[in-house]
Amino acid sequence: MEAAIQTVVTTFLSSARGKENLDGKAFQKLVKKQLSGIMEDTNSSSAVKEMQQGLDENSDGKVSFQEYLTLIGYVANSLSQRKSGSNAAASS
Ligand SMILES: [Ca+2]
Repeated sequence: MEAAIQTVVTTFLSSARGKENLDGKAFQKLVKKQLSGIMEDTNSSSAVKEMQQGLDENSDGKVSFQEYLTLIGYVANSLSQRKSGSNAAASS
């Protein structure tokens, strides 16, 4: 559990390369490299771009740590639904 949280944090920090946000390119790379086994459409640049726009709450074109956590939460949620075979929380 702690190792997983460490990974979530260090993955963001190393992808952001010292900046506070991930730009579009860094986000594409992160999703394609780190989430291709758990998410669909990670090889589609336009799908990843759409995902980024959906996460971008303050519409600055970049992904903040908080916005990145929204993605992690979303991925974790869909994984738990797949594992439990439940789709109760699928709609929103
Ligand atoms: Ca943003």
